Amino acid sequence: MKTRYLKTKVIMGMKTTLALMVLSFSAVSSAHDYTFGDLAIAHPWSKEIPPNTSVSAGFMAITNKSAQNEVLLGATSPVAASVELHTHLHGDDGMMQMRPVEEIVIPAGETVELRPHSLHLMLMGLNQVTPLGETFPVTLTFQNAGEVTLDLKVEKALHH
Ligand SMILES: [Cu+2]
Repeated sequence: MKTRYLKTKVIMGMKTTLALMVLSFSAVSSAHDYTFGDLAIAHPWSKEIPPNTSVSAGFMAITNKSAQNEVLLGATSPVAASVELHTHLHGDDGMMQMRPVEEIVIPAGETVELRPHSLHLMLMGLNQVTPLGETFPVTLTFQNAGEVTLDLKVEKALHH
């Protein structure tokens, strides 16, 4: 009788552990994805950079679930003097070059990816370099959704 009681307790303990693991996994993924009304922003991240670097780039996938086009108008961050919207284009010499863009349109029902060698946020005049695995805040200004603030996680570029 006593043995049986112990077994039950062990199994219950395992179930609790499993439940906690599931909970912590979902907490991790939701911490990295955001929903602001009709906007869903997935995996906001920034590349790991060496200390004393003055510029960095930010990436994420922005989904517009509304029936109207959304427009990203600009961004700010407390870690940077300014944040520009950039794209990569082929220059006259055939090399890829970064160019500022006025705005980034997220068409109704579509996802626009900010990713390396494509559209991205350019953080200029960094006042601090965020270490690998840590986050820093960025505020995005959208035409319809207004200002939204999210955390970009610093990751190794190799993962992308
Ligand atoms: Cu850039």
